[in-house]
Amino acid sequence: MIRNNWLIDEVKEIYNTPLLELIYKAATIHREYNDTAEVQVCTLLSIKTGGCSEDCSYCPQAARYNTGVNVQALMQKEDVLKYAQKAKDAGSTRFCMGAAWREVRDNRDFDRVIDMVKGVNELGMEVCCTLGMLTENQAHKLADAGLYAYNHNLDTSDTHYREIITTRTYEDRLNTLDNVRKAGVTVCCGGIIGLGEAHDDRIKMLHTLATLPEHPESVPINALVRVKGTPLENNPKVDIWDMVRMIATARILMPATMVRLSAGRTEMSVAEQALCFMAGANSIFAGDKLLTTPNPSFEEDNIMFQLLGLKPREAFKTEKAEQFSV
Ligand code: SAM
Ligand code: DTB
Ligand code: SF4
Repeated sequence: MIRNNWLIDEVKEIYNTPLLELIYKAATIHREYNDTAEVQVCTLLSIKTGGCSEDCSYCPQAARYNTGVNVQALMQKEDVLKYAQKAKDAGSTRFCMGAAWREVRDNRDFDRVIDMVKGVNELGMEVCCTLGMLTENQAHKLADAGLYAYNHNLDTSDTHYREIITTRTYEDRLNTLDNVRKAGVTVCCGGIIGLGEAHDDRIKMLHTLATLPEHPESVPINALVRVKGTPLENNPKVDIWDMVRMIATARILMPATMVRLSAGRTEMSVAEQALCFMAGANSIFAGDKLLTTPNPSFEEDNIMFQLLGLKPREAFKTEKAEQFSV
C-alpha cells in the first residue's frame, strides 16, 4: 500500500531500525513493487554553468565562492543534442539538463531551453530539467514542449535549510514543486546528506517527501561532493552506512518511487554501491561528469552492471505499462 500520511514517529522508527533488518525490509518491499534487476540510467548535462546568484553552501556554481568553475553561458541546442545522442548511445534513457539559475525568467534563454526539451524528446529519451524556481505558466510551457520530469531538491529539513541557503526559502521550493505538479510534469525531488545535518533533519526531510500530496516519481539521494572553495569543503566524508540507511528508509516510505543513488559514487566501491542497490536504489547518474564534478565512466558502470546482474530500465516504462493495463 502506498501511503502519504506517514507520521514523523513512524519515519523515525523505520530510520532507526537496526541496519541489517532495515536493509532486509527495504529489499523485500523493493521486490514487491519493482523489478530489482533494473536500474534507470540518467545522464546530466550542465547547459549553463556557474555564476549563480544563490548562496547554497554546498554548490561549486555559486558566484560568491572561488571554486575554479568556469562560467559558461547557455549552450547551443545543437551541442546539447549531440551530448544527448551520445548519452543515449551509451545506454541512458533519461537526459537531465541543469542550469545554474536561481529561477527561470521569460526570455530568449528560456525559449532556447524549450527548443532543447523538444529536441531531446524527439530522440526518444525522457527529458528532465533542473533550472531553479518555476512559475506555473513556465511549467506548462515546459510540459507542452515534452518535458517528462523536473528536478528540484528539498536538500535537507526545513530547519536545517536556513543554515545552508539564505537566498530563498523552503516554502519557495515547495511552491515550485506544486507548479510542476499542476503542469502534469513528473517530480524528481530529493536531498543531500553530509551538510552537517542531524539524523532528525534527515528524518524530517524524508517525512516531507513521503507526505507530499503525491510521492515524487524520483527521489535522488546525494552524498555531498566536497568542493574546494565552498563553505562545506571540510565537512567529513559521508559514511556509506548513512547513505544505505537513507536509501532504505526512502524505499520503505515510497515503495514505487525511483530512488536514485546520485552524487558521491566516485567515492564508493562497487561493493558499497551494491549495498545501496540491495537497500532499494534503482537509478543512477551515468557519464563521467555530474554537472561540474566527476562521476564514474559509462565503462566502469557497465562492468558493475555485468557483475551485479543489473540491466538498464527502458524509457517511458511506466506509461507503457499503464497503456497495457487499460
Ligand atoms: N540551480 C538549480 C537549483 O538549485 O535548483 C538547479 C541546479 S542545482 C546544481 C541542482 C541540485 O544539485 C541542488 O539542488 C543540489 O541538491 C545538488 N548539488 C549541488 N551541488 C552539490 C554537491 N556539491 N554535492 C551534492 N549535490 C549537489
Ligand atoms: C541531483 O539530485 N543531483 C544532481 C542533479 N540532481 C541535478 C546534481 C549533483 C551535482 C553535484 C555537484 C556538481 O557536479 O556540480
Ligand atoms: Fe545556484 Fe542551484 Fe548551485 Fe544553488 S544549487 S548555487 S541555485 S546552481
